[in-house]
Amino acid sequence: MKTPNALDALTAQVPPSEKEAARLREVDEAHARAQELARQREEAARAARTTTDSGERARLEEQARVLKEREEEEKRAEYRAKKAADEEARERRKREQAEAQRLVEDERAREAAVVEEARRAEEAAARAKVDAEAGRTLAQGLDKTRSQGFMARLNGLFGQQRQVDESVLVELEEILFTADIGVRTASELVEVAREKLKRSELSDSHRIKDLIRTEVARIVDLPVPRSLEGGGPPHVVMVVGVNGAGKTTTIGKLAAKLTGEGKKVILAAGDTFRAAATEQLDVWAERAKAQLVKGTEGGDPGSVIFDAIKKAQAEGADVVIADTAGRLHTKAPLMEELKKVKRVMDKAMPGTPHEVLLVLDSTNGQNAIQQAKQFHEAVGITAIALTKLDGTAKGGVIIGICDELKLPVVWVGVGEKIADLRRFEPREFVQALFD
Ligand SMILES: Nc1nc2c(ncn2[C@@H]2O[C@H](COP(=O)(O)OP(=O)(O)OP(=O)(O)O)[C@@H](O)[C@H]2O)c(=O)[nH]1
Ligand SMILES: [Mg+2]
Repeated sequence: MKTPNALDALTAQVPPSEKEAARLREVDEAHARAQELARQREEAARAARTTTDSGERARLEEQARVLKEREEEEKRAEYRAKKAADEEARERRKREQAEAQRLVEDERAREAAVVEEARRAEEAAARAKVDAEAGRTLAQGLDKTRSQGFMARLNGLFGQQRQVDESVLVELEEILFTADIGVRTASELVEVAREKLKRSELSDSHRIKDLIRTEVARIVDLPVPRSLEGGGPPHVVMVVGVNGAGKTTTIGKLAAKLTGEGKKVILAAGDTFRAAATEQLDVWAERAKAQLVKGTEGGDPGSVIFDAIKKAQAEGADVVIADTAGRLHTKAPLMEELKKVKRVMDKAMPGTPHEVLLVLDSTNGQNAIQQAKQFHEAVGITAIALTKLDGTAKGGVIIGICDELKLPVVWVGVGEKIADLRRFEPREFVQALFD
């Protein structure tokens, strides 16, 4: 089917109205009558000229005069009808223009609808893609820990149908001390087992598994604080950690979660130290549909974050997430700088940051616990994101962090994709580890 387009519209034809047609007929008829009268008049005049009878001539001349009057009358009628027809035609042209305008507008509306439809389809496809790439589960992230890490060895031990005696405990001790769960936590677990053995509560190795499971569940079951909400608006999050821990990646993932919930998010490129750090965050901001506030390379990180908070306040953003440069927890001047950045944030908006999120790389194992201690001392950590769980067998480090620091692990990174970030759920963790 041919759809009218703008070109058709330019020549939109409105048929003449009945009135206009009647007027045009009147014009033609009056014109014909006038011509007929003219013909009769000329005949009478000619006859008058050729007759020799003066009486007859006078009669013919009088006839020609009367015909002339009637002819004039018809011409006036023709003129009036023509004017009326012109008036009708003008009206028709106006209607034609209006019709053309309407067609153009219809066409525009149709085009807009097509564009809108395409946009919706694209959005739906993007959503479907995100759903399909819903990210790994926590259990998938713990795959290596289960199959290669301390859990594999513990399961080996639990699997043996053997009487529990000191030799089993020695083996348990050895496994737990190399389990990245921290020396203190390992000792505690072994002590609990030894106590039970003394009281003859450990008949076989299955009972040890139950015991360890119960203890681990108790250790990781810390109250999980609210994250990314509750302060502000804007709710302000400062993200810290050692080099390459996964800060920027985690910020991107968090931003995507928030914008997916319809929140307005501003990212602050507070890593002014490393070349290309801002571009990296910019890429994440784009992916996550968040805004980015950036400064100059080598500039003051505090001022970038200050600007981001001010912008968020002015524009009514929901959340600000500030990236910072990676730094070794052992470098005092760098930790001082972090404290200063934090003070600047409080100046921009008193009470901020509402959250100080420490990003820890789980492949660092026990060293992550050391990092957490020092960062906590410097800037007061409120939550931990543990990254790269998918790439390591050292998932046990979560247990050590919870036990030694009593700092809540809130997020776990289980891959490099935007959706590969899980909220840490203690029960899910225990289940994934032991079942
Ligand atoms: N497999 C895996 N890789 C991750 C995860 N999180 C981050 N990464 C990778 O770790 C690397 C470092 O991540 P970044 O986000 O740049 O780390 P950063 O802490 O911002 O690093 P600096 O800014 O240099 O201090 C990147 O290659 C990420 O893709 C995760 O959960 N799983
Ligand atoms: Mg970074």
